[in-house]
Amino acid sequence: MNTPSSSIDIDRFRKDGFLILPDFVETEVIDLLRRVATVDSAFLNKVRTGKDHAGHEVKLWISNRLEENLFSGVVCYDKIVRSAERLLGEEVYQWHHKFILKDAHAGGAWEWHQDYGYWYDYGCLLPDLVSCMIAIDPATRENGCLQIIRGSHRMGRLDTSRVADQTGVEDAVRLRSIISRFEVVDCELNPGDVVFFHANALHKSDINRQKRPRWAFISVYNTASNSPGEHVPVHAHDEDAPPTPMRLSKSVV
Ligand SMILES: O=C(O)CCC(=O)C(=O)O
Repeated sequence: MNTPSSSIDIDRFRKDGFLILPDFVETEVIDLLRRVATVDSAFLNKVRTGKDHAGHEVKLWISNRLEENLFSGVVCYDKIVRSAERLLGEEVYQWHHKFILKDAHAGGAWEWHQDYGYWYDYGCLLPDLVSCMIAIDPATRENGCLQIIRGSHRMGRLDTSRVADQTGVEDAVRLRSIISRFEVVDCELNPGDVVFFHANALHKSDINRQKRPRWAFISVYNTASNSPGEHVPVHAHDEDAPPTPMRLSKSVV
């Protein structure tokens, strides 16, 4: 129950580009996250809706602000921060945090992409960022769980192009070759399980065809030395402000 951050398998993360940790976040926290995302009008007003390649709705809430609220509390959750620091080998700060709201029947797909494909343009010189996806609902192959290509973070940054409202891998031939030679892992999760994945890990998820939602909360961390600083262009992900390096942990690895 609740694996401590000290027991995470750093070698496996370095080899695979991701690490699944079952039962990492307490049920009470998961229930609260679900409740706030269901009833909080301030939250609901900030949910953005885009389209996937087939025109299905993709709903996303995103922020890079740390405030006095539950979401920021989860971002600063010591166990998660320490794990991110252990995986990246350095002090981290929050890059952003987001809800992926895959609704029942309609929740749209995410194309094959590396998150660094987005963040490169925001001025991060290295792909030294890690995402911690926390399952709010059970995530299965049938409801569009995250799929990651094992070892793909070692391929470097692949060229990208816009696919509907998303940034996907541009070269379809190369992508076919990757999929035929590398293992595609379905990250099937129970509520409270987490998957940490590297910024260059190639991942996607399919549409949710099931009758229950598949929601997840993702907290992203950048290493302190990789802050884009003054180079953050104005089109960075949150219109309000670029992420500000802010000490999250007293434990520098
Ligand atoms: O939650 C998902 O299905 C995909 C999310 C994703 O690809 C991302 O946040 O980069």
